Amino acid sequence: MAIFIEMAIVFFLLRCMPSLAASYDIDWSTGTDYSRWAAGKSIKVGDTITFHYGGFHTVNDVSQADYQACTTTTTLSSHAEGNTVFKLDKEGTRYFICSSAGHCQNGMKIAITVAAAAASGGAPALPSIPNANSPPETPLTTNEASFIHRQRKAVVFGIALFGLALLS
Ligand code: CU1
Repeated sequence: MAIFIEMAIVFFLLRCMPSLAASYDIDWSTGTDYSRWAAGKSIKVGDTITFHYGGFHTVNDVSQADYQACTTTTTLSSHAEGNTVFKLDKEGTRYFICSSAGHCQNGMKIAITVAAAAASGGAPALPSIPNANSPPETPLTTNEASFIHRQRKAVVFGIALFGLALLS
């Protein structure tokens, strides 16, 4: 019996761990076909990509139209420092090109599709404790909700650790 409880606790703890973000490196140069770079990769919100380059190359974070036309009319940000890290913080497709003359046309362009982050398998909701003095419920701000969620997670984690200590 104890082994099943122990396994359940270990499983629960694993479920509580946040999913790890991945980082991807891109050697940014002419003569590489980046059009299929993202194929087969499951890039998610929270992942990072790092462009490694030198010479006259740049990394311009651009719109889809600029990506397709190899123009920089709506550059969101432009970088030339040689190692540029982008944190992919939202779903959708990001477009990057090199702004040096002719480089984008020679393949220095990449579209990266970012999927939603994997469900983090958070702790199940604990029953709320009624409080006679509490005012009528108002919607929580995201910060408050997140704080309460973390608090509940910490309590559940503590109980799980205590249980594990008792069993071992
Ligand atoms: Cu370039």
